[in-house]
Amino acid sequence: MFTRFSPAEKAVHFPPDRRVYIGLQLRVYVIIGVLLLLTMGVAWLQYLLYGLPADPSLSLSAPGPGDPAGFPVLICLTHWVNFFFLTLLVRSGLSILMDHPRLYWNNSCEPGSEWVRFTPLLVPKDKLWTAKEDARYISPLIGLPGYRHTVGIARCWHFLHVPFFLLNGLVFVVFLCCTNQWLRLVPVSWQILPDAWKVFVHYATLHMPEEPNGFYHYNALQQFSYFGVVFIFPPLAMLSGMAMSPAIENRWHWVPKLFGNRQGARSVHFLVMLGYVMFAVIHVSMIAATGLARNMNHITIGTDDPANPTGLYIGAGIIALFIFTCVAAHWISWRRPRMLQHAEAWLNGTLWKLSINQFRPKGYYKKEDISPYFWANGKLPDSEEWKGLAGNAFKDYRLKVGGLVDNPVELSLEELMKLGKEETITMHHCIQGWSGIAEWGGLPIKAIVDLVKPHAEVTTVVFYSFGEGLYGGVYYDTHTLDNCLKPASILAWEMNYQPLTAVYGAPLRLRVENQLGYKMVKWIRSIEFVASHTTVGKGYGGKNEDDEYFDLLANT
Ligand SMILES: Nc1nc2c(c(=O)[nH]1)N[C@H]1C(S)=C(S)[C@@H](COP(=O)(O)O)O[C@H]1N2
Ligand SMILES: [Mo]
Repeated sequence: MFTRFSPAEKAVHFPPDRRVYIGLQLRVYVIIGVLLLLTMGVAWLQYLLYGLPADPSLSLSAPGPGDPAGFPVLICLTHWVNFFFLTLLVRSGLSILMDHPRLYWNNSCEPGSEWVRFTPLLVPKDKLWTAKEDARYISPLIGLPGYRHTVGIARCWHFLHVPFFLLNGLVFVVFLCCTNQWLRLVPVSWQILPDAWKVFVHYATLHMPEEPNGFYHYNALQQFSYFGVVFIFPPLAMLSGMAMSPAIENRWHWVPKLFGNRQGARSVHFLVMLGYVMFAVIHVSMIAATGLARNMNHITIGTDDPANPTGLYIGAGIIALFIFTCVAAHWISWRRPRMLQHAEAWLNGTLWKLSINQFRPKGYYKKEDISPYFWANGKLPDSEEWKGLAGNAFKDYRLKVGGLVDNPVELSLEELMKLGKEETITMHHCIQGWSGIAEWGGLPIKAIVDLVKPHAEVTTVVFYSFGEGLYGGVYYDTHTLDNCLKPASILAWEMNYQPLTAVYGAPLRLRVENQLGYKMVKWIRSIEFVASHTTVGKGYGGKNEDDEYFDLLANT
């Protein structure tokens, strides 16, 4: 390891149990089996019964004056830029995935209901097993930054590249459409489907179809798959990515519904990644199998020459650059994580603030949607103070509210309850990937704001917990005053119509529905109104923001 972890970090990021495991539900094996039968099976049957179908590439007309000839510089450039962004997105995405190594099609994420798990562990039923304990290790050779529970840094990489990935794709597609290059990728007749099948029967039965002149056009299956990765996968990835955002889920509920639900979107996001990886493996193999030097000349310098080695040299250079960027990304992840966090805040923090953070949460869920299971997270407070209060059913609890306010107060639970109550049924989104729907009952934060009268310079509200963070020290988080005043922003003492239990944050916890779970402080001890989050803790806006490089604004 050339990463230096402190003992505490090592215990979290580099645990003794680093087993690799992939467990699929039985029905997933059945679906994979059926898919294989419908493709490979049918292809072999056709071949054995009727012989190889006619190769559609043989009837391709010779390139005419209207056909795209060769590869313009912009196509070559965007192709390679895309390669770099995509690998970064896949690698950081895998790191994020391993923080909650289970994929579901249901919103409750009940252990055992996942269709695939990347952990050998079954969730114990006889003791508390938090989502953080469930996180798994992934090698830094595969994940970015890899190791275990590095979701903060992984998200910086992932989100930082999303705008550039989309921009690069946009340049590529606009350029395609402004030239006749689109003819190369976009099928213009339904004939593509039977033709692609015929080509597939060739490959599936281990026959190489005739290679069309790739400088002018592709075979039908090749065109079909290129069309898919350029025009189908990106919108799917984008929509399924957006569908995982709490700010979008709680306002534009139809976005996650496109995928069934929020976890369906997460599963689709994963499957698109898998599709990209499978495509890349086949793509690179075919490039090598059908004339490596010539193909490399096409896509690097845009010339058609089977003998010239320039493309190969450039290809080797690209591989070297790729390895260099992987090493550099690893170095930045562990030696300059704050730089990453700042860049992420500067770019995405700003973009979110101007867009999705503005949405006002709306209620969608009904009583029957409440999740039968709800993952728990965080360390139960073990201070004598909290234990003493809990021992007496929090009768002596006083919520302290102060800071830059005209009227600081201390309120008992009973007094809080007298100030008002709002009930909401909403979806909780943990940064790790799981979700759950619950009813929350409590006092709108607005009532507290009205009571204490914050000064004009207040922008931020700090919520301090009785509990500690992952690496010790008081757990706290901050919210903009603006988000605290949004609908469904409450101090909850009730969950699913029952008094809040110890595990879920008794006596009081926060709900701010356009944010991720780590901003919903449990076991609230006090509230402080401040002019800026930078004066609290290490100054990044929360315990996880300070210690784990999470986003200050957690809209997605
Ligand atoms: N005090 C405190 N509050 C906390 C945490 C914590 O570790 N300590 N974890 C947060 C995270 S990461 C999540 S996802 C939610 C989990 O809430 P739940 O246990 O009710 O599911 O609590 C949040 N509030
Ligand atoms: Mo979380």
